[in-house]
Amino acid sequence: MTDFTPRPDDHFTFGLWTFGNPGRDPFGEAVRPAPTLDSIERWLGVLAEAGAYGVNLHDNDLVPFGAASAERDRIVARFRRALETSGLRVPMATTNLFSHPVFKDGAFTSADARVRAFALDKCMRGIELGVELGAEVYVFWGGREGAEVNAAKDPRDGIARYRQCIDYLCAFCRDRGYDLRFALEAKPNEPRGDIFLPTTGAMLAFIETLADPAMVGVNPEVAHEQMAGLDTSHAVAQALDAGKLFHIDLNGQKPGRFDQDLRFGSEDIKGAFFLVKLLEDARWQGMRHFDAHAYRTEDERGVRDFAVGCMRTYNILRHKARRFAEDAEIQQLLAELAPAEPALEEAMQAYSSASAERLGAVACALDVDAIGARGLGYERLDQLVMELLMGVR
Ligand code: GLT
Ligand code: MN
Ligand code: MN
Repeated sequence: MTDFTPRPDDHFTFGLWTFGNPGRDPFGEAVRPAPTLDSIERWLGVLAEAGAYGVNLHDNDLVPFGAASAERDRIVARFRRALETSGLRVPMATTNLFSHPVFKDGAFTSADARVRAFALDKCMRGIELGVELGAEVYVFWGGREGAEVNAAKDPRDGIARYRQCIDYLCAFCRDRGYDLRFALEAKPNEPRGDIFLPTTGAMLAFIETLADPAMVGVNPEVAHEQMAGLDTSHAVAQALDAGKLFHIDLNGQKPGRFDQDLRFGSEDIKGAFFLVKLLEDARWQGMRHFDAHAYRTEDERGVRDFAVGCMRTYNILRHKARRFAEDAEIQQLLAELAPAEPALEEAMQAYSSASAERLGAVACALDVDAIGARGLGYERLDQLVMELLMGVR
């Protein structure tokens, strides 16, 4: 029997806001107690014992908004002691730029310079906190960076202001000598009617317009790409191809819903499988972070079940990805899809008038009707994958 027990070298991480989620929704009050320093400390022990590698946080998940610096230092010192006791790390940190009413019309994209200045200052303090805790990645999720009323702002101004703020913070890190990489997280809508730069693909294009694009990558989230009706593994593949996958938010989502942040793999198991397969095939070195929370029906024990479930599902799917690679029938079908054509491959390597001539000579002799009539066996291939996932193969 294969062992799917999570271990620290699997690099699983959870946000303080994920296991600490009290289950509030737009129609109902919290169903679990709000996190306190005591409960955070207890949870670090629970997660370490369950095999997690680390925890990530927003500034205000740990230090309350507006706390005086002595209070901040006291909280951080206690948290650091709890990290040492549990052995957990903090690989990623981020800023809450969405809860306080000051951010109701955006933080970086607000038309009001006072709001942008406050947001920048808050980020610099958040970055200091992240660096102090050992974070190597800093995430930006611009949940309020959008609009309901298009008359209120030209979206080009929003994007230009966003760029100015990210450039500013990159320069801050360089000035301080921080070895930190930024990861931008896209979401199409919610809480705003529409959010600027709504997909990972949009973020990737935006990054190339920054002053220091090398420092900035993306943090795709399963639920967010699905909300936009997209295939998450395709967005992640594009980020990998660009060398820009700096972080990832794993969770589950039903199509056509609000952002559900469900336990990883609890919905769309095939989509989750191909995402895990992609990350593992690419030998991606980043953290497997779960940005999800337990159902509102759960108590503390259910939250632990949720966390263990995320990690076990990832390990099971990683095992299935290995089985996929070793499955002779699946591999045979895949091989048949790409018949060996070394002369054509060579001719297509790079254009030259000579290679185009060689390519043309073969191309005009091809039996395109026969190629077009050939069945590709995808029904069988997909069914084999389904049977692998359903555990009968
Ligand atoms: C918030 C959001 C997430 C982001 C987090 C980081 S906060 O929970 O829904 O998708 O990743 O800011
Ligand atoms: Mn997220
Ligand atoms: Mn989400």
